[in-house]
Amino acid sequence: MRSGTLSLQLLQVQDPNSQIVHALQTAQSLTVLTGAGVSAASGVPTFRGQEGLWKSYRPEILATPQAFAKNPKLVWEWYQWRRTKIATCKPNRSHEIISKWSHHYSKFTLITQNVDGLHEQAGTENVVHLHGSIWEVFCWNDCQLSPPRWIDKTLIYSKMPPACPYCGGLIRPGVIWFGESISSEILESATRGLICDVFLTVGTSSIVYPAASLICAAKAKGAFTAEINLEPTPVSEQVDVSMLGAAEEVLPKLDSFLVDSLL
Ligand code: BJW
Repeated sequence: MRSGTLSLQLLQVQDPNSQIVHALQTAQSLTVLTGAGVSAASGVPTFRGQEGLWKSYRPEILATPQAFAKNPKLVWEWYQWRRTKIATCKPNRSHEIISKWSHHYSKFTLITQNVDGLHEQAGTENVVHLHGSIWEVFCWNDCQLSPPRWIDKTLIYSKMPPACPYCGGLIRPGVIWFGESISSEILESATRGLICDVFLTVGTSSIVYPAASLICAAKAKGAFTAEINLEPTPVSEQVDVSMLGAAEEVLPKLDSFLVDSLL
């Protein structure tokens, strides 16, 4: 990281007259795209990096339909561990500020890759779940007796892997694995969010598609684009403003500059 770029980025966060503050103050519509970094301060492990979930498990072993077909018990044990951990986590300042903004802007969209449900717990409006929910399940065999998907908050299943209560086959987590398509309804909702005055990504590595392509698509449609992350990402050079820092510190700082305009 060049020191000149770093000081400019820090200035953006500290300066009430910065481009990002002006853009947020004057925007009618805001879209926020979040990733695992937003929930890190709540204690939810991220996927990549030093403490990331993939550090000890390779994604192709656990987050693909092929992996589940091969070893559903191993995949369910990983999800059971994560569900038990997430169940103890509460929304942090980032979730709270995003929720506050969701009630302020006349058009607001939150596109989240997170499956933990913390944005809803914080009361955020208009949430688009790109990668599903860890609290939903559906029948692995697509049995005709069960609903398409349903909420199941069991933390410790009596039988592993857990069975479909409708057909006795297997259930699977209601998340999007690598190689799986995101439904057209969800993609359409996310695409509607590209038309906005400001598009902000927070706490995502910007390497998983199609999520990673959204900020540049929004910029091509005329949005002012900004990113908040602890470190540079593949989109840092392409956005209008890249702010380095922890989301739970940067978002409250930005919000403090918006207080008058958000009243
Ligand atoms: C902080 C912080 C703090 C920390 N404050 N910041 C185009 C090109 C190449 C490949 C593809 C392509 N299109 C599709 C693909 C294939 C694939 C893909 O993207 N592969 C890439 C890895 C190359 N995509 C798919 O398969 C997708 N499906 C699809 O496109 O269907 C059509 C299709 C299929 C096949 C071929 C072509 C097209 C589906 C992707 C599903 C991703 N699923 C997962 C698991 C979800 C279930 C679960 O949770 O168990 O989603 S993978 C995992 O990565 C999870 C996350 O949502 C996702 C993104 O991770 P995220 O949120 O960015 O987290 P991290 O950990 O990576 O990063 C955290 C960041 O926060 C870091 O940058 C930190 O610095 C930062 N941070 N603390 C601010 N306090």
